Amino acid sequence: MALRGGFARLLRGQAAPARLQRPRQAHSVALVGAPFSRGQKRRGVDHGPATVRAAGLLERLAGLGCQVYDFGDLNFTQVPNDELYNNLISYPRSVGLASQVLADAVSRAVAAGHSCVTIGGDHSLALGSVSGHARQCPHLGVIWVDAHADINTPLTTQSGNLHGQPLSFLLRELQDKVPQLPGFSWLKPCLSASDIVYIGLRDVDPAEYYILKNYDIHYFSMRDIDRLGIQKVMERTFEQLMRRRQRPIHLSFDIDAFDPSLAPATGTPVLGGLTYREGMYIAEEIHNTGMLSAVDMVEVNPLLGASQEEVNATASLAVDVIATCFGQTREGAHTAFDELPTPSSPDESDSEEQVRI
Ligand SMILES: [Mn+2]
Repeated sequence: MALRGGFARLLRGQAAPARLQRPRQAHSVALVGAPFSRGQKRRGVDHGPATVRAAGLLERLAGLGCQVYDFGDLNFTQVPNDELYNNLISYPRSVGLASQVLADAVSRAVAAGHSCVTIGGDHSLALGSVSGHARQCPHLGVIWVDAHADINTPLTTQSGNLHGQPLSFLLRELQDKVPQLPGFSWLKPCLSASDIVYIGLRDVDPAEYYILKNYDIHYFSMRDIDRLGIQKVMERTFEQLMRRRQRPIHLSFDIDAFDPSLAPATGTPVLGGLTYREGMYIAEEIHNTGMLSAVDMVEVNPLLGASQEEVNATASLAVDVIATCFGQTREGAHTAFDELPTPSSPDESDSEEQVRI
């Protein structure tokens, strides 16, 4: 299904006179569902794409004037006998294969000129989305919004879950510390430490902290947000990523970056997260750069909400972030309105009345 600008035109009502229509660049957005859950052990995160779609994602994007190309949900084949790697790492072949499939899809979408939105699924899928994006945009910068750093290596992880490790595979500097996993031979590291900025961290493992410090990776923890304010944090984020040149941005957004009171339906909630306003500000500022090229929205898990209300709140928060990335503003959607209607003169309405009689 492909929704185009028609919905937006519908909302706008009758077309304004041609001279008043301002030329504007409509976002062309590809939507890829990645119902993948093998990067962790809880059930339900594979229902994330359906849940976020049901919260009205397509309609919201179309209403903003985006051209939406829905690639549907990817099919991930089960890998039989996907045994633990090193007696610890769960489902390496499944994660490797699914990420490979996703990388191809994201690469195709970006090559076709779309901004690509990937709906997860767990965060291990960033292995695929970032790799596929980097195939087309080798100089991309990554903004990783998350409570967790997701940069354990297979040798430092405590849980064995690959959704806590994707960045270790993607970072060039870490490759002598990362073993070759079965199913991962296709994967080539595509990021340098200076290409990443984290926002929202508040649950970082000791080995992860070591990596952040020793490889000089930029991060803004919740404490930094308290200290600086979100406006300074975003300013410094772009200073780090765009200082030398403009570059495509990959936003990898884990819904658990938000406070659990706002986003309860997720696998690893941590107290003290982003407020709604901080989350929207992050997305608004990223939109304002004009450089957003791909978005991941991950870890929405409808089976972990205590009620339907909790699930709905979490999913609509995900939709708000994505819509804001593509132009929704808290100041009103200026794009949907070109001209105020003018009352017709009394003469005209009189004559119309007469015609009807
Ligand atoms: Mn994450």
